[in-house]
Amino acid sequence: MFQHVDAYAGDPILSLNEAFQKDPRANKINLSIGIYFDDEGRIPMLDSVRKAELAVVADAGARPYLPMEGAANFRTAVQHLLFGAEHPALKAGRIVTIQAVGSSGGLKVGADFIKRYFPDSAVYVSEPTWDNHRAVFEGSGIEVKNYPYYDPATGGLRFDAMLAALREMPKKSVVLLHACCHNPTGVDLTPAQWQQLVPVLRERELLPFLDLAYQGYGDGIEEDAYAVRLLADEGLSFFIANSFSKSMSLYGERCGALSVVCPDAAQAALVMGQLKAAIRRNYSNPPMHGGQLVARVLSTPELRAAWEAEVKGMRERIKAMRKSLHSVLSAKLPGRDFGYFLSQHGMFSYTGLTPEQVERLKAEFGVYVLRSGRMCVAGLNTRNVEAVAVAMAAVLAD
Ligand code: PLP
Ligand code: TYF
Repeated sequence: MFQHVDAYAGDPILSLNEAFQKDPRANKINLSIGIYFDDEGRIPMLDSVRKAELAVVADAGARPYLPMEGAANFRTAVQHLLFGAEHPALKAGRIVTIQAVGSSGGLKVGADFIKRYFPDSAVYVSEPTWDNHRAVFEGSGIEVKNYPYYDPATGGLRFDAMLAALREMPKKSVVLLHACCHNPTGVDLTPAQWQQLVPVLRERELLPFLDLAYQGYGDGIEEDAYAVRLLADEGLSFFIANSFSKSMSLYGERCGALSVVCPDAAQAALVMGQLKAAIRRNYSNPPMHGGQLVARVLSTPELRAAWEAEVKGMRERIKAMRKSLHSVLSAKLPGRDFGYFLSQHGMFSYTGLTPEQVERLKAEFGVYVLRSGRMCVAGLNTRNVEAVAVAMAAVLAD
């Protein structure tokens, strides 16, 4: 019956993570999957989230289905977080938000909507991007193309080439943009570069699709929403999928959202209707628990303040690890410029390691980074950073 079914190669990131778990070496170091680990190497349970959970459980009652679009308190909290509670586009009813099954679910619902209402549009993703971007959009039957982004020569951004590519895109093309903390490179646009993007997006009638999976890991919770607010301030129409997996350390609860900023309230109502239709066809309605934790944290002032402080702690720990890695590597290989570790943002850095060097890191030193050279900086801690720097220096020196 099922002989014709293709074997699934698996997701390369998740497969590497499994290979790490099976590695018997005691000194192994996991810098592969995009998960934040604390200095003890554990996935944190944030105190703000734990307190919210206790309160949510204490108040828990019947568990009816949520509406297709999710819980109203969650959706409002997300809108206020992303745009600011007083944003005129919110007041004008131009923004619709659905609770999604992780931001992956938000991308999927958005992709289904795009396929139906912009059937001739391709989606352009950065070269490189998170592999699952391509998979999700292609899974909805959409053609996926690349725009230039990362510059291996500098460890920075090919901004002029990116802008030039945007100018050549057919009208109504969808442009997927990482709002902060680019996965996999750590290379972000500056506020000035985001501003330069706006007239091109407008003139070409492009449809931006922002992905905000690491809010708070770059420069701050508000700062990392810069692109979202800029596009909204400029009156553009766009999509934004956002996640609480990393910012609240709630990976397995699948908490995310999809918002669409529309030209007016009437169009927003039409879009909301079709987002609901897409949800109904996919999974009918989202789960309740995780979204209620998020809503509780965001809308309870003390929990909100505690969460912001915890996110700051995670962000600053990553920055400290970047500095440590940079200083040890620079001392060991003085001829080389490791400045990219300091200029790149968020959980990830592209190290520029070749696949052969990545293989040596794993085989000889038990240090796991992705084949592309992507390192999850959030896997570094005060006990392993020196060993990682020594291992990297060894494979880079030969
Ligand atoms: N977008 C990017 C860029 C990511 O790195 C991730 C990682 O998990 C996601 C989206 C999906 O996040 P989630 O579905 O856990 O919200
Ligand atoms: O890029 C990463 O490592 C994270 C985690 O199918 C992840 O985004 C990786 C693969 C995947 C889901 C999540």
